[in-house]
Amino acid sequence: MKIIVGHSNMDLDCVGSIVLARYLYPDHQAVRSALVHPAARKLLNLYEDRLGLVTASELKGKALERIVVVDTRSLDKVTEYLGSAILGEVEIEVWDHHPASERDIPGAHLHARAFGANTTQLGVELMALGRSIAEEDATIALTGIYADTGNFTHSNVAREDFDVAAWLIAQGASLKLVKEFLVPLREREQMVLFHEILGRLETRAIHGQKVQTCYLELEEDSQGLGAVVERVFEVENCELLFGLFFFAPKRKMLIIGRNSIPGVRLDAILAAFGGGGHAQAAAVTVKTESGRDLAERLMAYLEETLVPAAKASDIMSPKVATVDPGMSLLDASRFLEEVGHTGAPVMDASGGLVGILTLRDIQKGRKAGQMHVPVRNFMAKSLVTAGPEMTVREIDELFYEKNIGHLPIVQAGSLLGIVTRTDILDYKRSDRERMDGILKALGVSPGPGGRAEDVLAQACE
Ligand SMILES: [Mn+2]
Repeated sequence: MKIIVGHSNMDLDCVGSIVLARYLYPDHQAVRSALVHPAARKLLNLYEDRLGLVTASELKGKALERIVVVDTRSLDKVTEYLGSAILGEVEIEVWDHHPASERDIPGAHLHARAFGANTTQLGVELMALGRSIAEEDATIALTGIYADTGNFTHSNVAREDFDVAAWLIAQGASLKLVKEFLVPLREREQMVLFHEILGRLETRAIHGQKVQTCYLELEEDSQGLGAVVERVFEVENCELLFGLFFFAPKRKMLIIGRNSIPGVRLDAILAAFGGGGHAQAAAVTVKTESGRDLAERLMAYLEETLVPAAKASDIMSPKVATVDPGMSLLDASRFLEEVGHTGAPVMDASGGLVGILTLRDIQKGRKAGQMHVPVRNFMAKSLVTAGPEMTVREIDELFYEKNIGHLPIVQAGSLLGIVTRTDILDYKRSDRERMDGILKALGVSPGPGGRAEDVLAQACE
């Protein structure tokens, strides 16, 4: 018997992957997991007949000759289907978008492009083959892509996620139904939890990184906690967020994490507690007598392992073009144009920082017809400066708070460099490249065609 399976506790991307896999492997029987993720229940109920999934127990006694695994590559997440099958005797093909780990299914033929959704990977294949699919299947697949990409906002979203989504629309997918299946915070219970988490959010800095947590004791595992944490993450614009849910009667804690800091791998952090997922989203359930103790252990682990936040000294331009306070506005304007800067610190003859002159100030002088007057008349004298240790996030906040675009970096009275809004934007833009680099280093092929290779090739030149 040949079968298609997803991970235990099937979610929407998993179901989407299975639906598309049926087109690639028409002689394979699709199997459902014993447990279905709450987010996927509504869709599965409606399409149960159409999908024709069999349960793992119906496989008992049947000899498996081939297994196609989607949306996971971990042995731990497919054990329920394996039954008496002996690894090594069964041919296994894997389609997964998660990073590699030590628990990967050994000897499998692996398709592992790290798109935002795994459904995308199978969609790319069907597109390349020029295949058509049924409208209902297009809707199911598109729901999977929306769910796993956080409506195309997660940082691992690739161009291909959009390509396949567009293709699915062309195949007749219904956005109205997709919206219906995504079940936002519609349920009262989730709204209540959402506000409770917001109210209890604690913020701390660990090695300069902003870490936010919310500890809640709940009677039972209410459905859709992941969606609630996701919403808090979006609304609060969090960098690293942990929802810590302790179920006292069951003596277990559910940790749901969300991360947007480049270079921080949430899956690796939670792997230390037995969990997994993605760099940006991961979760784990841990047996424990005390939820508070476990929360403390997680924070202690972060203290030891979290990479330090990027600082001013990491992103500043160290060679600073400065202007003289006695220089005319016209000369200063020509000078800035020449060096291609939008502003420069103003330094007096003794090397003291006395102000900052930006194009905005020059604009004022031009309007007033005062281009011949000295820089000191138009420069900003209430100077905002920072030390080299200030984190990128703090600088970003400072720019916003003080409405400035240039920040001289000063140490012991001497000018070390300058950080501009462009430096901050460049830093944020390079998140994606950095992620690709990390994935590549882990042996995972990058999202958009060959981008990590390009970055690495440049780095090697
Ligand atoms: Mn997935």
